[in-house]
Amino acid sequence: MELKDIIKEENKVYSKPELLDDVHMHYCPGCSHGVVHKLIAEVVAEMGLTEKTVGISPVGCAVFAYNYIDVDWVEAAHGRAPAVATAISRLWPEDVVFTYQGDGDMAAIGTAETIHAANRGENIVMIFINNAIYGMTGGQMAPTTLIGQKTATTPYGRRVDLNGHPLEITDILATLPGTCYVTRQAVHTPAGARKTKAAIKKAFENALTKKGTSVVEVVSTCNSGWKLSPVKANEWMEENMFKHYPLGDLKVD
Ligand SMILES: Cc1ncc(C[n+]2csc(CCOP(=O)(O)OP(=O)(O)O)c2C)c(N)n1
Ligand SMILES: [Mg+2]
Repeated sequence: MELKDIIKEENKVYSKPELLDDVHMHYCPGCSHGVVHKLIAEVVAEMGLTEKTVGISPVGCAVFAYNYIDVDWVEAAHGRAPAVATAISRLWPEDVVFTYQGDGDMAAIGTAETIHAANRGENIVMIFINNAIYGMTGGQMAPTTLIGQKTATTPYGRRVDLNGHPLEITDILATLPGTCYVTRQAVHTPAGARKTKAAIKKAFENALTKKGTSVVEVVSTCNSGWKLSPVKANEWMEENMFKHYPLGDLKVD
């Protein structure tokens, strides 16, 4: 290494994780997806799992996750990521297999796959981006949309009598014997991002030691769908989402 490179390296305070591909992400400014991608890329590299990690990408805003994190990926049909992950982790039991899913993907169209994979205790990690809305398709109500929350399909706010209750899928997953670790985090602050990273790391360790299904929910913002600026979206999340989806561990075996 040349002296100028050594000096550059020593003065480095921050850099893009090596596993994040050098392409522009299509996410809106302020979206939580990019932050979570970065944390996954860091965890995989730090754990030396680059050649042993398989991601299952969803249908939703994160459909192009395979373009951003340089590990192996398989694209699943909408909601079917846990079923695809099941097959891959059984075929390659030494690999760490994770799904990356939104609330529409994981808790609406894929509810059956989600619950049964977790109930079987498949040795997989589920990373669940709960932004309380269908971000990709234009901001329709999701199962996790809050009561009173305005979306494209609940323009006057979600009503229990008309639209039912928000589905606490993570709480349900924590009750299943197949899950070994269920946690709810957020990446709205540096401390939150650090905690989320630690949670992803723990989940990956569980997969390596074959403890069962780990679930990391990340309560997230969708400033485009919520029609709020990135800053206001974070505030709205803290004031409203955290009341209904409190952060912390739901299950640690
Ligand atoms: C079988 C099928 N049904 C419906 C759709 C339309 N669709 C695409 S993404 C999406 C919802 C995505 O929402 P979510 O999983 O919460 O992800 P986000 O975009 O919010 O990150 C829907 C309903 C589809 N692509 N395929
Ligand atoms: Mg969503």
